Amino acid sequence: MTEGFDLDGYLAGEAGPVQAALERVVAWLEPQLPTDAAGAASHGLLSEGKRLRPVLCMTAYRACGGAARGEAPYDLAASLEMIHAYSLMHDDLPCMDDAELRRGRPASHRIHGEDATVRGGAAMIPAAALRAWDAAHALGCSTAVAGRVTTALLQAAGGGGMVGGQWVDIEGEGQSLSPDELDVLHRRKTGALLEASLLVGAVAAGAPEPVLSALGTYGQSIGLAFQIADDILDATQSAATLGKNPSDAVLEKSTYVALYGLDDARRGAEDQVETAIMALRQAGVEAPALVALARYVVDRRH
Ligand code: GRG
Repeated sequence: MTEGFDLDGYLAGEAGPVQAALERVVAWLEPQLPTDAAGAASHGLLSEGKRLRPVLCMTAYRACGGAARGEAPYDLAASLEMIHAYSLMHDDLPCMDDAELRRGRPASHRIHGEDATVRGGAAMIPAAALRAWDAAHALGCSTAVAGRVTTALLQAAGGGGMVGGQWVDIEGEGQSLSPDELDVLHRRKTGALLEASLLVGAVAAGAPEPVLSALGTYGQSIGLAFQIADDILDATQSAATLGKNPSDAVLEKSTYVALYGLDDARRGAEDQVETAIMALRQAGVEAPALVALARYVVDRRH
């Protein structure tokens, strides 16, 4: 299904419009904030990441028949990166993971200070909802559909999703979580926003419920695969290669590698990728880019 699909070319083609959408966010947000918070927000939004969430959103949008060109679909996709970027800024704070390095650069608070990072990051949460709401309308969605899009984003970001997962993660430091507990943690902390990336794009494109359900399964499965791959990378690669620190071992986090060992963890990630691809097939979603992205999640090098 992905034979001949040029994922590198696809990602390179998406990089420019995604970056341009993030630059529009910065130009819109900066005048609303004090200079130091604006600097932190800009750092978080524009520093070099893989942009997986906006790419998933755009890919789902197109796979579900979304045909709009121009800025609006990328503005919608950028709302996912806004939530993700704020979460990385706050995750690195001394009260959370106390990280020095993120995306190969000093973490936001190391350059802009803790206060500016907290404020700039917090401002990005309602800003993301506003941008999603406006972009959905610009795409021609009804108010009901725009509301559904925005709700999907905020639910994934909230206590039942990313924030809740982060909470469990922090509480779990220094403890051995069970396999089920670790799955629940990562389904919320990482999987919820990846799933929402697909749903936001698909709902905006008017996808029917069975397709939304399949994309939900796909998103949750690649979310777990992504996290298992993250744990494997963390255990096998240097901070310089990964562009981030500290390691899970330093933070005394439970990991899939510690629970299952490297080989079984790899097999578990592959199984999740197959589950994701199967969900697409069963719902008749023909999207070679989504198949390739599922494989990329476990094959990536950082
Ligand atoms: C108030 C408890 C509380 C939480 C606030 C900080 C926070 C919200 C949540 C943290 C969520 C978090 C850091 C999840 C990890 C997500 C993850 C897998 C990050 C790495 O994603 P990549 O590899 O990063 O896609 P790039 O840099 O490529 O964008």
